[in-house]
Amino acid sequence: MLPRLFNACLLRPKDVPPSQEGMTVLGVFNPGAVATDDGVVLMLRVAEAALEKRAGFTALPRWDLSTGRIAVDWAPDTEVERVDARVIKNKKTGIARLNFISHLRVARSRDGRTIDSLDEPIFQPMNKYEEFGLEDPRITRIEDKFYVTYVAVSRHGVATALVSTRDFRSFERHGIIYYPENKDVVLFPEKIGGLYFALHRPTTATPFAKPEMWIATSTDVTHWGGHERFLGGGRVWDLGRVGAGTPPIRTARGWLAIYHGNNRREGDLSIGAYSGGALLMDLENPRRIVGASGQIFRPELEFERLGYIPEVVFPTGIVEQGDTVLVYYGAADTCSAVVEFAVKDLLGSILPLSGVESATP
Ligand code: MAN
Repeated sequence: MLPRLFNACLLRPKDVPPSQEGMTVLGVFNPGAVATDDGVVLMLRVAEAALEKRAGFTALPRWDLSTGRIAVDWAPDTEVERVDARVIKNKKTGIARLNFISHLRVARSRDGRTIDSLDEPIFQPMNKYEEFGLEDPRITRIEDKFYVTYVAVSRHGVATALVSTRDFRSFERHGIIYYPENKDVVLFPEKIGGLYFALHRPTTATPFAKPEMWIATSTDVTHWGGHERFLGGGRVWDLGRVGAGTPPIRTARGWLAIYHGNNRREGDLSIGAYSGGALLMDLENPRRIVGASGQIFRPELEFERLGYIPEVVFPTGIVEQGDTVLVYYGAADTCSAVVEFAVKDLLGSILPLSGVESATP
């Protein structure tokens, strides 16, 4: 594991008031992060559940477009089965629902290491693709705008949407950019060879493959093509699935990004542990993987090991600070935290991976 030069839990559920009466905050986690002229801005996923309990029923919150509020459906326990701590499945239809709903909130931090302020819940679901919530924002500055990708969950599946903003107060919505099932979309901060690049993670229910990272290009940040399979897991720590974590940053040796891996083996009843690894891509051709690190960051502290989903560190944001980077991550699907790594340690951890294939050699 890499040395953690600085490490702090930034926000816990008790620090965040619920978005409306009758809800309770389960988690404030998976923070997108970006450096602005006024310090670091974070966009956090706030997951809320219904406060009310009804014996024999499971509460399934959803966004009601007609009222602009969260409504709760009550499913008789006899009709549903629990898939894991967060997912419930209707026994007859096989269709899943979440037992919480998430929205996004903005937090501001001058030094990137403590939170100064938390905005109102300004970013709520807005359309039929967001009925079951907004999740896991990733922020990239491209020229003079901040682009935020986030997961839009609904009865139509798990898709990725894009918005842009200059001030994190008003947002321009660009709609769905990756249709279901697709999440963990991160944008590169500049055009490379005349094209924008993104890493994304189709999560097909195909029996042929585990969820893997893909790479794609665009001329306008909203329409994506040139899709190629990029990086899969397969080692002990990332056997179950891999997905992009932080957006890539430019270093002298290549584009550096932190990604996540999950170690769930086939047949495991638990969700498995989530850890972080580093990935280096060619500066001129990011489709070429220079190397990867293996597991450099795993759940070790109490707030990473215990929570709504135990044993999770889930990197989602990165801010450069000279020779070091601040990596923002979700811990145990409960808290938002920050860890500082030396860039030389991250680059030093990169090995040419035998068995890790580039999309285009
Ligand atoms: C998975 C997990 C959850 C998430 C749903 C929908 O079950 O990643 O955290 O809420 O997918 O995106």
